[in-house]
Amino acid sequence: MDVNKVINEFALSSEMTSYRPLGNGLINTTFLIITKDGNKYVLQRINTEAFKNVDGLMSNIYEVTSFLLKKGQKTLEIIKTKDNKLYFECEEGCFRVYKYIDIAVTYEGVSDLNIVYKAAKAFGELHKTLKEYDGPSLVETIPHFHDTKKRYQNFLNAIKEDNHQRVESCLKEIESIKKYQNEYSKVVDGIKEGRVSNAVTHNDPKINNVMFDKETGDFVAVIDLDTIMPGSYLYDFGDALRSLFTGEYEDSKDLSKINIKYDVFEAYVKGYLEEMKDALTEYEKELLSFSAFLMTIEVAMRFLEDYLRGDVYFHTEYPEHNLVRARTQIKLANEIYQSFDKLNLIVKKYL
Ligand code: GN1
Ligand code: MG
Repeated sequence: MDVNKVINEFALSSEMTSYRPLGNGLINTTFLIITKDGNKYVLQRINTEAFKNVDGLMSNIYEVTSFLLKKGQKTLEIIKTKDNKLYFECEEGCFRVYKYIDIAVTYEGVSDLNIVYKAAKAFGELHKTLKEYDGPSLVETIPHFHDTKKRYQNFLNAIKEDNHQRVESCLKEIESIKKYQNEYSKVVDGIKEGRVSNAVTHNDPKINNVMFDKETGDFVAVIDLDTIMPGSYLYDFGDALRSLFTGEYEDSKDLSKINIKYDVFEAYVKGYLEEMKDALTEYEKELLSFSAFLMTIEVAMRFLEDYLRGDVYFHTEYPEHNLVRARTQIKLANEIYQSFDKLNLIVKKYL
């Protein structure tokens, strides 16, 4: 792709002198851009297979980040195109630019409990602030994104179709996911019944989407705002923990490393509930530990579905990559499921 041509469309402070690939996202393609006057920007090619409605996506991000900035919270800042648009579209795709946050780093895994606690407080604060969001209603950038029940149907369809003859190679993993089928509607039904709030949430808060200050370890901002849209607090709570539990890598081949880290869980629960305790419904409080299980098994079925469909959604580096990812998530989901009593006791302590 012609980075020079694309970047020239955006209202940067001066011309680009160099660029390089950035980050480990599984969906979009990202570059760091450096300009003549020393400023840095992030250029992203938006994955339009995953995000069909780029107008809706970009206006969600624009509305939410404008709201957060107004409230004094640090967040991503969009750099518009020279003709004042939120993104640039050409034959090569859809592109957007953000200011690069130079003081911050992201981690694939975090074990420093103080950082976990700070991240949890930051998510709690984000949820609390977004409770007051009063802008235009947000578009569902990926419809039914965390509708686990629907995800499960898609997964069953991929098994039935078996277009890549891969079912045979993952029968055990398929069974592990089918085993929990009665659990998959709990949160979506809760939303329908009004027992779980329908809120503005991030929906993809895995730990490498959180920026921390390089020096102090303080939370700086959550990035990857493509799925900021209506959702449940439980999705963010569960997904953040899922990513904190998996150890350093989501695609580790050493399953013995994939375990619940109780001290991480406790630090996260403490930080999050300090901010959000009073805003959660009784049913949401009951489902906090469950949500870590649900988000973990949900991404397991998404990885496995993508494996069955020939790796069309997540970036992969080798043919079994999605299967390897599914295995770590199944192992973790099983562990969480078997440990609800212990996890719920920890939750109770902070309610
Ligand atoms: C994707 O783009 P990235 O890597 O931050 C995915 C998440 C998954 C995650 C698993 C829009 O996130 O839902 O949990 O991979 N995002 C989208 O690593 O599908
Ligand atoms: Mg990301």
